[in-house]
Amino acid sequence: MKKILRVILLCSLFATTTFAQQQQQRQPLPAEQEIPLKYGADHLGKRHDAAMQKFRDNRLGAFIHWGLYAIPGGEWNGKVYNGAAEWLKSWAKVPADEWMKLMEQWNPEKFNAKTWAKMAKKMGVKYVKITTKHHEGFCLWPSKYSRYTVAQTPHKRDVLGEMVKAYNDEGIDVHFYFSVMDWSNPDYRYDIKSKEDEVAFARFLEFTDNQLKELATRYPTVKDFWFDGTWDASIKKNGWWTAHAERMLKEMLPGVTVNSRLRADDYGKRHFDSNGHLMGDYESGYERRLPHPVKDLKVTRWDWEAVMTVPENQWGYHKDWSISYVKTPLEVLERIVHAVSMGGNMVVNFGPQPDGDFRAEEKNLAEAIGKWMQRYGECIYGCDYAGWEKQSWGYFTRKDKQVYMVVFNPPYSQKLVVKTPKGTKITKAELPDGEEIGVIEIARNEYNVSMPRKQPTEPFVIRLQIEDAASAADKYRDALT
Ligand code: H79
Repeated sequence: MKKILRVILLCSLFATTTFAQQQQQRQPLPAEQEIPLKYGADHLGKRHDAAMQKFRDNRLGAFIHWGLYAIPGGEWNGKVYNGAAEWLKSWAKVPADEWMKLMEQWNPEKFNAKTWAKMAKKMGVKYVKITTKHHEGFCLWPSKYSRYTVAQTPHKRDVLGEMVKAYNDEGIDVHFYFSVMDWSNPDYRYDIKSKEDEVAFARFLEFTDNQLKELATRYPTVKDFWFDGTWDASIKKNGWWTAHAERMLKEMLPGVTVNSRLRADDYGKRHFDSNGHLMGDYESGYERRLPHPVKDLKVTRWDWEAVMTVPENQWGYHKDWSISYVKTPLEVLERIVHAVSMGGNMVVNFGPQPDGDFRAEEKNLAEAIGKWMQRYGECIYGCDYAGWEKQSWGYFTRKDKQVYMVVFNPPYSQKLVVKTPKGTKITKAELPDGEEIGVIEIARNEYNVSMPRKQPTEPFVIRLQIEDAASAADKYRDALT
């Protein structure tokens, strides 16, 4: 009897380990082990429709964090807080009604949506994610469901509407950031612990639905909803609502994409459901970090989008950027390429000033990235994970029969080693402007690619033309050893 018990115990231990490991590696469970879910993933695997393809092909985006928090810029009652500026209300423990008095000062006189759109266009971004409402609850559009909107400020203008039009006129897609957590609404709950909480939170979800429907109706060209502020127990206990919100938006706006951060399943499991399937259309957990380019190749199985700040952790405007390291344009660029090389999108954040202008550092950054994208953007837009072995000089990206080498660290040998997958040959190497680059095969599936004639002074791109089929001439190498 004891022996049987021990066997059962061992078996169950083994089962738990494998389940935990599978969860950790984000491997879906074998079909026969899946548990039924009402609010799990709506679709399995990547979406392949035109709207999703456009989302993916865009690859480079800009984030705009703009709200009342731009006015104090990280400082409250003479004290500068080093935490994220858009969380200042929380750091300085400011009550909502006092915080909302900032609305009297909302008058961004220099705001010009067309100038913003031109700046984005010049930077080479294909989409912009805009904070329609951050945690503070202030709405950048004149929502009829809240007292805290742009319409109730001296400025009065629908800045969101102006942005949507201006970006769209430049051919730039608009995505909406929306924080479910709302510090301005007394019905919001962090957890549901009583009947009263339940009733209040039900009202809160109805209010949220109304705001989402309002956004989808007023701005029907919106291409994506990126939800944030969804980590609280109250939302995890209402996984049904996250599934409902996704479906509601998709019915109203065919093709619209939704991030995984919105979602919680029947058991409160977030991003990936209890069966290990990604919920929403793309993974949105990469915030201020990126997957490891060799160890984390699992991310290439689903769509994902990373978002990053330029200082260490400031999204909204903070008046003092000297409190943390500020990434250089080259460091930002490397993160963009890194993301695309692993089949992801990269969104670079901007926190406009309260006067509606951008700080000089952000203008310089946009210009530097734009200059590079102008010359080398073909290795970014429409590109994907190449599936080739990572080399220390940089990153590979791929579009059809073109594989791009994006070189950030050229070696002293001046030879760029490339290893191709079995059966894949390089037929030509060239710079984007057409200058031919020397390439010699040094062993099977191993090449030395030369450096450009003129020593580059910035990260550069070599375009490889490839052939996938192995030729008969290769057979001589198959001798058994
Ligand atoms: O909008 C930007 C940030 O303000 C927002 N997302 C980006 C795009 C964001 N900031 N933090 N988070 C999301 C994650 C929240 C972390 C938390 Fe906590 C940990 C919330 C509760 C526990 C830290 C500790 C903040 C409050 C307590």
